[in-house]
Amino acid sequence: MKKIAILNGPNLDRLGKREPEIYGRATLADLEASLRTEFPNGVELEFFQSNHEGALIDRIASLADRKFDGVVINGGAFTHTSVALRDALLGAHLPTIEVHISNIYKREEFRHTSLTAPACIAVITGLGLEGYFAAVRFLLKR
Ligand code: CA2
Repeated sequence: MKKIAILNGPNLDRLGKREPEIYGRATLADLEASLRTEFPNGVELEFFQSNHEGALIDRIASLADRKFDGVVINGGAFTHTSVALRDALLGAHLPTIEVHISNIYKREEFRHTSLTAPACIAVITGLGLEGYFAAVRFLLKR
């Protein structure tokens, strides 16, 4: 059984509750339910969201210790700021896909830089929640 983690960073617990024009109307709980429905067999999905950088870093280390097969991460705004999150991903040596719901390149310039992307296999940005599904599918196939 493969084990894949879906990590969400700061403010993504507000998904579906604010700014629906950017992030849509589905909540994080809706996303989790849809992913579990889409991938019912052969994979254990673990979901984790935190507004705290250290909690995300601790979780990444734990995923490495527990020998996860892949990680899907939407680091939220930490994507653009966190050397520590990048170091955690690099240190974990886990196949990781970075996902952004919005197209970060169509937004403010400070969102155009991802410090975490170089620690990932690929980045999916602007596909809405579909990006998470594509990322899990890819990690299961490789
Ligand atoms: O497009 C994405 O997925 C982002 O990672 C979302 C982050 C943003 O800082 C990144 O630049 C791009 C923001 C997450 C905030 O999510 C909210 C969702 C609903 C309501 C309010 C915030």
